[in-house]
Amino acid sequence: MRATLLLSLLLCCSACGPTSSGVDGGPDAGDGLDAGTTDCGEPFRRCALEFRFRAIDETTVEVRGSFRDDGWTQGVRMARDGDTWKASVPVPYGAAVEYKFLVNNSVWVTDPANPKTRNGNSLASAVTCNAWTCQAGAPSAQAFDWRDAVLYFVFVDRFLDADSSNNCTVPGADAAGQYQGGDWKGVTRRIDEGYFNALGVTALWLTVPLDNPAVAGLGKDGRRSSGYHGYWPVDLSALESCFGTEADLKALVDAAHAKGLQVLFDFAMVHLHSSAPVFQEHPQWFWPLDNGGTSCVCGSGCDWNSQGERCWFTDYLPHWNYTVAAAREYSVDRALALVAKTGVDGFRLDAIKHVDGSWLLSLRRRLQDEVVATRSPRPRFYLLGETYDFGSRDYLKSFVDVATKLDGQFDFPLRLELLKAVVMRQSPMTGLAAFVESNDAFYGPQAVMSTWIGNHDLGRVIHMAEDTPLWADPYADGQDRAWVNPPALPGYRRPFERLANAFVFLFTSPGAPLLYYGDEVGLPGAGDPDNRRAMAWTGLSADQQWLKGRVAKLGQLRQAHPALRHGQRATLSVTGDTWVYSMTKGPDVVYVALNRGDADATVTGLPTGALRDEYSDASVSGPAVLVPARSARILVAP
Ligand SMILES: [Ca+2]
Ligand SMILES: [Ca+2]
Repeated sequence: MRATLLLSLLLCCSACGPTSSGVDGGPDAGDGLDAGTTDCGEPFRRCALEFRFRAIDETTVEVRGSFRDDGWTQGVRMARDGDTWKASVPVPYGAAVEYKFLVNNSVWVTDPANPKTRNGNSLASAVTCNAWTCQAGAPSAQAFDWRDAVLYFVFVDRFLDADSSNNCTVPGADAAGQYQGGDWKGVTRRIDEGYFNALGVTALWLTVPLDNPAVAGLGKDGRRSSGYHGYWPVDLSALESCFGTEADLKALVDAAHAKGLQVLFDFAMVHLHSSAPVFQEHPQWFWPLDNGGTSCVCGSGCDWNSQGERCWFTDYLPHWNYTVAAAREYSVDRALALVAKTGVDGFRLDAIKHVDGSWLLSLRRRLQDEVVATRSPRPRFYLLGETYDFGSRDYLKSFVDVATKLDGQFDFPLRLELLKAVVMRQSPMTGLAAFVESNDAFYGPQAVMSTWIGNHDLGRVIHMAEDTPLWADPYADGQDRAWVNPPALPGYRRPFERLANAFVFLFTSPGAPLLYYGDEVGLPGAGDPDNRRAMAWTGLSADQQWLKGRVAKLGQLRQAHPALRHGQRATLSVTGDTWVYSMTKGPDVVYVALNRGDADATVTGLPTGALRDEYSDASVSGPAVLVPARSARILVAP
C-alpha cells in the first residue's frame, strides 16, 4: 500500500527563484505562464513551490491539486532524484493549495509529512515570493485590483432624476412599471458629491444603458411594464434616451474614474425586443418561437433548464441564436463598441447561462485583444456573471475562468447561507461557518465572486430581518406582494441591526461585496417591481440613518485592512448564535466576532489581552469578549 510511504513537502519560498530555475513546466508547460513578464497583479502571480515524495519502488508519481484550474485532472510529473521524487510547481501567490500525490497513476495519497488538511486533501500554506512568473495577458500590477471592489448597484431609473427633460412615459404601463425619471446625470451628481466614496464603494454597476422600446410589455404576473430596467434592448448601437445622452453617460464614467470608482454596465445579450429592426431583418439569427405547434416560451411550452439556451423569456423577447456566427459577431461587435465609446471597465452579464457558450468565449477573446491590450496600465476587464442558482457551486464555477470566460459570478449559494443564518436565524452559525470554510477558495484564487444579500429580483432584505420574517421561505422572491399591499418600513431597530450584521460578514470576507441601492438604508419593498422603489434621499428614520452609518464604517474598515479584502480566514470559535474568525494577510490580522442572537453573548477564542474594536470604537480584553445582541465587533491588537 503506497500510502504507507514516507512523504514530505518542502516549502521553498525564501529561495523561490524568479522563474525558470526550478520551475518544471512538465505537462503544464502550456498553462500560459509568461516567464518574461513580472508586471502583474497578485492573483496572477505564481511562485515556485517544490513538492517532495520519499521514493521506494514507484513507477510514476504526480502531484495534483488546486494550484491550477485543471490541476486535479492534469498533474505535474515528479522526477526521481535519488530516494526522493521532486517537482517544482508554479503555485498561486499568497493562496493556500490543496494537493495529493497520485502514485503509479492509480493510488491517491495525502502527504503524511504535512498534518494540515482541507476537504480531505493535504494543504500547503500560502506562499509569497519576491520574484514570480505571470500569466500571459494578466493585468498590470498598477491596474485596479478587483478583489478590492465594493460594488453598488445603481438602478438608474429609480436613483435620482437630475434632468426632467429626458423623462419618459410609456402608454399602458402600470405605475410601478413606469419610467420614474432617474438618469445618468443623477448618478453623476451623487458621484461628484462623494456619496459612493463615503460608503467605501469602489465600483458601480449600472442598469443596462441600451435603448429599449417605448412600449409596455405584459409580464407573467399580468401587469404591464415599460423597459425602465433596460432588459429589453431594441437597438444595440443606441443608448436609452430616457436616461440621457451618450455625452451624459461618458461624463458619468469619467466622473466615476475621477473619484476612483470603476464602472460596470449591465449587458443584456439573451434577447432583443421583438420590435428590433435586426430581428425583422435577420430572423435566422434567433431561435424560433414556434416549437412544432407550441410556443417555446420558457416555463410554458419549453423548459427553463433543458431548453434554457433557446426558449423565449416572453413572446416578445426573441432569443439570440449565437450558434449562428454572424449573430454572435453582431452582438459582440456592439458590446465592444459600447466599451470603446464609454470607457467602461466591465460588464455584469445578465442570465449568462441562457446563451450559447461561444458568445462568452468570443467576448473574452476580443476584450483581451482589443481593449485590455490597448489600455495602460493593462486592466482586468471584469466580467461578472449572473447565474440564478442557489444550489450548485460546481455549475456556477463552470462559467468562471479568467482567461476565457468570467472573472466571477454572484455568489447565490453563499447568499442563501448568510440569509438563513444571520438574517432569518433559521439555521445555526455553525452551518454558515462550515459552508464558508469550503467556499472562500472554492472558485479559485483568481476569481472575484460578488458576495451579496439583496438584489433587484428578490424582496427587500430588510423584511427578512424582521422579528418574524415577512417571508418564511428563504427562497421566496416576494412576488405575492409585488404589486399589492406593499410592505412598510419596519419601525423598530432590530431588523436594521440584523442587516448590519449581514453587511459585517460581507465587508469582512473575500470577494466583491454588493450593495443593492437602498439596502444601505433598509429600503422596504416586496418582489419585482416593489423592490425597485425610488431611492430614499430624504426623510430617513433614525434606524435608516444608523444603518447607513454602519455601512460607511464597514466600508472604511474594508479599505483600511487588506486582510478583510484578501486575507485567509480561520474560525476561532463558533456556536449556534455566534461566530468568531480571524482574517490574516501578512502582518494585518483582524478578528471578527458576530452575534446574530437576540441576547448578549460572550464569545471565546480571541487573543489574550487588550483588543481595539474598530467597528464601535471600544476597548475590550480577550480571550472572552461580550458581544451585545444582534451586533458585531471588528477587533485588532492595539
Ligand atoms: Ca430624468
Ligand atoms: Ca428608448
